Amino acid sequence: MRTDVAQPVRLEDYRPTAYAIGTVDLDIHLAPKATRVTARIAFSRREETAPGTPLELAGDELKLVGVSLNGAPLGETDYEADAETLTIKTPPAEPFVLEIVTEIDPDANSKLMGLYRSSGTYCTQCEAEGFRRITYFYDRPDVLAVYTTRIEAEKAEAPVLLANGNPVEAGDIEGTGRHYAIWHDPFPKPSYLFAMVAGDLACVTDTYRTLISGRDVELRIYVEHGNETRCDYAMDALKRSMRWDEEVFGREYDLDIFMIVAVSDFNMGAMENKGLNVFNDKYVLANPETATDQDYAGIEGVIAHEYFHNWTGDRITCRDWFQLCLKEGLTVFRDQEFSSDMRSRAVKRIADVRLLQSHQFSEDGGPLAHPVRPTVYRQINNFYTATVYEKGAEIVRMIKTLLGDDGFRAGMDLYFERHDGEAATIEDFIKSFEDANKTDLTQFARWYAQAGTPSLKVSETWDEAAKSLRIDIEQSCQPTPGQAIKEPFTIPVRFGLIGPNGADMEWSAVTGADVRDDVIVLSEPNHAITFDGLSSRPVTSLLRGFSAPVRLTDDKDREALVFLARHDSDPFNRWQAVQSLAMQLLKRGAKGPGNLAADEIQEFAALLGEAASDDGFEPALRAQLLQLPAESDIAREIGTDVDPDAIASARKAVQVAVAGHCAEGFAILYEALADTGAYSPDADAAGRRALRLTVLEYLACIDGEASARTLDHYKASDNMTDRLTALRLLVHRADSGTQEALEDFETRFAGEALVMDKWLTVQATAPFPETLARIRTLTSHSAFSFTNPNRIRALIGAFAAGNQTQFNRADGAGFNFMADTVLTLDKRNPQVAARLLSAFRSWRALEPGRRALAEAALRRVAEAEGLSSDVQDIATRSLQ
Ligand code: B3K
Ligand code: ZN
Repeated sequence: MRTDVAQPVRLEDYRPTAYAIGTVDLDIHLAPKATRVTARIAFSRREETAPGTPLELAGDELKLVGVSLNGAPLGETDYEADAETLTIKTPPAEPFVLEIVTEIDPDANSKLMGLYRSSGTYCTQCEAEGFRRITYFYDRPDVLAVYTTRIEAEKAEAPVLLANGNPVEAGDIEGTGRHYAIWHDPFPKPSYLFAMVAGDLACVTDTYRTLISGRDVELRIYVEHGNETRCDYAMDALKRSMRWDEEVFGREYDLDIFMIVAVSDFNMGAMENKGLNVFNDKYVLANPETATDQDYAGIEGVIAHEYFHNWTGDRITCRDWFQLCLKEGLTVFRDQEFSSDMRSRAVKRIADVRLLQSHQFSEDGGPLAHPVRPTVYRQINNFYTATVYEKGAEIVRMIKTLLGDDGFRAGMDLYFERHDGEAATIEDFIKSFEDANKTDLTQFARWYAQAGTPSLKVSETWDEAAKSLRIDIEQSCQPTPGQAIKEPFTIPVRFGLIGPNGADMEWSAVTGADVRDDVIVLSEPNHAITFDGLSSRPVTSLLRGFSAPVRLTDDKDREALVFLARHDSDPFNRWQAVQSLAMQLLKRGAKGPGNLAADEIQEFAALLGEAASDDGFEPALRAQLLQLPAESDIAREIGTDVDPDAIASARKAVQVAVAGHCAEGFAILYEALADTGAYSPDADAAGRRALRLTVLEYLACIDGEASARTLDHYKASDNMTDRLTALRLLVHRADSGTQEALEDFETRFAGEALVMDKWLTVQATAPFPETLARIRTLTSHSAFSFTNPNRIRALIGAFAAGNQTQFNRADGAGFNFMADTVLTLDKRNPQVAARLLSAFRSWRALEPGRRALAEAALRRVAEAEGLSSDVQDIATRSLQ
């Protein structure tokens, strides 16, 4: 066994640093292989620190060139240094300035953490612990300082020099071919929000005038030359985000300038560095020929998310990394609300819940489960999870549901007022809502501490004589690693009672739980809730809008679900009813083809046919209603002894049956929705395309070989949404047009890296045994590169996450391929490797044969020599 595993970090061990930092002056002399960083850091001893207490700073793969204290060079006996730490043995009792000179090699930085080069552009990524790869520092979020950054570089190589804050000065260094720029950020910030960028970049500019004080803010988006015309949507989304945060949260932007830089090599989506957001170019660049409707929505959401961090993350940051959800969960909630206001609230909610269930519920149900605020970690990079982000957002949403719109806003206002300029905790956040609303959220706060998805078991009893309905609700929560027993949660259940005419019923008398307007607030393990004096037996609609991140099982029969699917005034629950019906069918189908009763399928197909052409619903919602649960969703609901091949067959059988039943109506709809106007990425137009493409998918499964409908669709496409869906349908059905379309796509978009990513993904997710060999071949294709995270995610990440039957192949070849890839990649980029490995998170739910093969692959990874702490951590926890 390995012995060099990372030591656990525990929340209970949190202590402030011995010294505080006032200012940081950085002087960065850029060179591709030897960049010299001079950091002048003003320290002062905290009152509670004994004079002479050593000063310990963190580094990572650093080369120290020299240290001086108050201008005098320190001798080797005054400090100890290696690549990971710098200790000043006896610092002065009075405030002092430490000057540290380090040398780093941006070109050799394949981890993409700290300062690195992406296509010739110098850029930084410091969250969570990347700043220590630039200089020795208190690289933790509770040490806030005011930064001034001077950057110097060859002018020809890097004409653009950027850092956080406002520009102060810039100029040429006579006779050297070099130039410099100085930036100053007046807002104290932790080191993880530091950023600098230098390169030969094009710039698109605009301005935004704030609503609150009428200040003009300069907006700049930097991209590689040639991409200037692809920034319009991102710029528009930025301006809308700035306005929305003023209107909805009363938050105004604070610097004179806001900059976004798009880079092509980036470990995640984007980064909220103060005043200088660095983005994966995937979330900036778009035009109709290259970006899908989904890409546009992604750009809008990520631009908003990073911008919103300016207040929830930057102005108020986290005390320690255990509090990550304080900024991430809250900011996801804010971006979800923004997108709901910009688009359709119902459709956005369904999309968000789909994501929550597919990523977070599966995480909660497996070995990587952890509380939204964990209490221990070995590698913080592995905690940027669906639980912290998506479940964290659900917790904020529940606070709003419980306190109402005004109570929520009052709590947020108090939070901003109290903690601006601070590094805060979840307790601070909760306390703001308690104090602003004079309420006690102690029990509610368990959502942060207890992992696992709570279950609600509901049963109903109707008393005809008394005209009363009794709803029994029992809550429980699955055991998770280290937490076998859970205390009951506070769970807001939004509900409605639907009368026989399909309209919501009025009710007056209720007992057995705290019921506020249309929300039942559960707090006990069991509630018996009785509604008296009803005119007739209602059909209950529970958990409207998915008011809590729980699993609800009730004793509703098919008839009641069909009734809800037809009549519920809550669009989310209509969708939920259709999903429940689909899931019942699919789960039974997965037990064997004989289990699919023809009359039941007919009934279900009829319901979908009705929904498809129901003009009372916007097309985007109809598209959502028509979409069957994904194979991975079905697997999650089955939960044990999962056979992915059986699931895929059952899903296909239901799809074909629905298509057969609805063929005529779908064909009419397909024609009727043909768009003749110019492409627009707006939500309405995207919704019509989504509906048309959803019916095309059904039609494609019954179109015979002679039909060229899908290939014709591909050929007629004038935008990427249509083109890519048609390509996927051809490739995933191995239709005769496959080769022609793949070659056409490749010819059209060769050299367009982000578009070729889609071409890679389509092939990697094809549900055929040949796919694995195809992927191996594609790793040598010029569109693929092992050094670029987007390419790796497009080909290999997509295979593991989106190809259930082939990743989980019965011969274990899918698992072994992933294990080999993770081990190779770990040497270059541990963060991306660890993320790929988390695709194994549901391995224990597989049937015994596959389970053993997955376990063997995981063990092979866990026991390999020289693993990064990132991969070691995921491998070990996956096996626990
Ligand atoms: N805060 C960054 C994520 C950083 C991930 C570091 N491993 C992006 C975001 O959530 O906005
Ligand atoms: Zn974020």
